[in-house]
Amino acid sequence: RLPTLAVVGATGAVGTVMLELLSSRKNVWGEIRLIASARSAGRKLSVRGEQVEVVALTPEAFDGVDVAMFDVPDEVSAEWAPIAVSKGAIAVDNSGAFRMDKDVPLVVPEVNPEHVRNRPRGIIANANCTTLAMILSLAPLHREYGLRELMVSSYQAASGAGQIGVDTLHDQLSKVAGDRSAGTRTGDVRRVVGDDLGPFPAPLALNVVPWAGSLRDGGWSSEELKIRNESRKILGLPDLKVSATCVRVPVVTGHSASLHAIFGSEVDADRAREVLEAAPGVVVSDNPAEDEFPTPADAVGTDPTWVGRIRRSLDDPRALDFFVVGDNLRKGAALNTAQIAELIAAEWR
Ligand code: 11C
Repeated sequence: RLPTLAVVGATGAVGTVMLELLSSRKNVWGEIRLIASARSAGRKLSVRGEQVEVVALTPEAFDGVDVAMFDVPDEVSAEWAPIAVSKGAIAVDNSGAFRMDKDVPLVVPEVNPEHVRNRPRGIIANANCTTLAMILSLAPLHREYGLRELMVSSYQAASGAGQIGVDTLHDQLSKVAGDRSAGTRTGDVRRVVGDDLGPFPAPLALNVVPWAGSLRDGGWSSEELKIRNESRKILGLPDLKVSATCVRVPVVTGHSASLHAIFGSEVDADRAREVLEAAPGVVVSDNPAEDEFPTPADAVGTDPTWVGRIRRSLDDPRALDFFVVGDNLRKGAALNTAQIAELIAAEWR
């Protein structure tokens, strides 16, 4: 028997990509049940070439479900993942609700697939999209050189804030389009885009916004703390020094980050390139002489983490500077969740 899968949050930005992935990846599932809020119940969505009716999120929706993926806000996962587990399902959660729970593994299949089996709560967590944009590059470099410290600046796309983020960016872009004076004087962009900033604290069109997430102690954002905490947990480095600054940029999909990684031993840029070229899920695009480097416009819709601008620091022979880009809705969310769920599905064989 093939396991039954439930996709909770099937109609959201990540859920939509999940249905595409389930339709194109190797089919390891029996029934696929689509679950969403009562508002979306009754809609029909295409998965594996069939129209499937969305059912409302109720305890009964998990009857007979073996694996339940959650692509919903933290508070919905916090309430409903344990309900799915009580109904006999294994939950794979893409929210931040359980990531730092010591009884919940935080799994990236290319890095720590073995952790999937150690799940005392029946829940497995998927990492934040910004962490996922960089972790496939950091893990093999850590194995080669021993990671000690990480400085990160992210360049995060609007879709990280969900469909509302994408809609807000497009609305703002259409307002500034053709207005050649927008952005030339203080206050211009705010005046043109108006008061409705959607999920962002400042205009995103023609701008960059040094903020993502919510305010935490010391002026850090929740997103910056996630990068620190999740990298430590996934890499098994509880004392890793991490400083992150998260920035939102007017990109629809594709999170980027520039990294300054300090290692325990001397690094070599050519060797680092070789290590990254051999790493699963990583593509190196690093030839500035030919204008080759990763950009979100090229990485969007693709599975790998793209890495480029690989340089040894001029001032520290143990440090590498490089730039990464990953599709925040694919590897950053739906793809990693699907890969975790497929590891569980293999237990049925
Ligand atoms: C963003 N990374 O770009 C966030 C969205 O913890 O899964 C994902 C939040 C999370 O806004």
